Amino acid sequence: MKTQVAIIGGGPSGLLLSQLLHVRGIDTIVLEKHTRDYVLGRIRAGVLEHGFANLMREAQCGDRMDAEGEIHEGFFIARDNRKHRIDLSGPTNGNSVVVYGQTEVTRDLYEARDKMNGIVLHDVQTVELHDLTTTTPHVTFRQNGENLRIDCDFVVGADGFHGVSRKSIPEDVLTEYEKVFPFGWLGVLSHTKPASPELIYASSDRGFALCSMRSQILSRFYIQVPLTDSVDDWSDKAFWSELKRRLPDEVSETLVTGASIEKSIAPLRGYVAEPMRYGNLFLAGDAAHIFPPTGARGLNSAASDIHYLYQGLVDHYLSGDDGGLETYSERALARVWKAQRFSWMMTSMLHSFPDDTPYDRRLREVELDYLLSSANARAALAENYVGLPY
Ligand code: RFL
Ligand code: PHB
Repeated sequence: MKTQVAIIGGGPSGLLLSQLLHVRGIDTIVLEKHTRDYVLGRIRAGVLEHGFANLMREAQCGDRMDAEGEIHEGFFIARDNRKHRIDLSGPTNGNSVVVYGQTEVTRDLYEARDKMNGIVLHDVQTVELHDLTTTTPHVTFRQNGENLRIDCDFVVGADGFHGVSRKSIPEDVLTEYEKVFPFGWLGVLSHTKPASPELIYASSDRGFALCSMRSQILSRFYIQVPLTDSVDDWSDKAFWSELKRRLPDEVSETLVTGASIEKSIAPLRGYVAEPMRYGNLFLAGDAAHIFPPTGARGLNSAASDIHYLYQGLVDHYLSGDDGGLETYSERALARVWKAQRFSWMMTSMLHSFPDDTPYDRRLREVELDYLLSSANARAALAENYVGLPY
């Protein structure tokens, strides 16, 4: 097979890039290791930056997001039995976020790819990248027992943290930065009404909790748990009871609980690999970076990578200008690191750390006190949460 851009990974990053390039007449083939049902079965992010929403529209798949996604102009931080509203729109000239699940984003992208006869090959195995430092790279893989090969101009590694693309970059070229937090998030999805019209990030002596949502009848909740816990340690009853203890009374008294339809534990970590380009291989999304979810940056940073890469590829193919591709890694990483800082700050401020000294604990408390008492600090939080400019 032959294409202009071979995209490894059919998650949101790979599909969004494929769809955007197609609209501009640039040919792609997407290779995905799993089935479509498996990809759509993963419950992940739920908050989209304005910039992401605009990219979905540009990719001609924003209609359902615009009809069903909810615009949120603020969220709450709860502590000491009280809710404090963080206004997003006032300090950011009317900016906001869209609450619309990653599952739905991915579903919309798959449907758009189908409509345009985009090629997405599923169930591919043993993907290998070759000749990445030449102008004629190629990708080999197996599908349905057959050995196949794609010749292309560029390879995009959008195959997530455990993918093959980043591992194809020689060790002496790549620098990795990592921070592992000493806890995880236990997440529950339930067919229940959201706890509040806007998200609640709760800091309590018992640990962090988050009340989020996918729609007015589908809610997503998280609680901070030790890394040694497993899903089997948490019955639905135990989960709801612990969640309630971490929320203000006014929220827990009216919280509607129900059977969990998904329950999983995700460790919290920050990770960045530099550079995001090796020859004609470009990394994007989780293939290059992971965020602790507290700042809702993971999926949004994947989208900002795609924005820069899309512009670079369009300039290359339509104007013969390689400036965007040359500066891709630098520009993407500059924004990624700012998002890492924000996620680290939100995570540090809102969680309980098992090894804190009394001094550390007081500093965390005063960090939150300062935020809640300073309009300038809240404005800085809002500016980061809605997404820094591309
Ligand atoms: P994805 O979604 O991981 O998609 C990568 C795709 O590549 C495929 N793949 C391969 N395909 C071909 N060949 C190979 N060798 C391959 N190896 C892997 C995989 O099957 C997969 O389909 O990466 P992408 O597209 O960059 O998207 C990034 C987002 O998924 C991610 O940033 C967020 O979901 C992160 N994240 C969260 N972000 C938030 O903003 N809020 C959240 O609440 C939130 N929760 C989460 C998360 C990530 C999680 N992970 C990675 C385990 C919860 C979890 C559990
Ligand atoms: C979610 O709805 O899954 C979600 C929302 C906000 C976050 C993290 C996860 O910061």
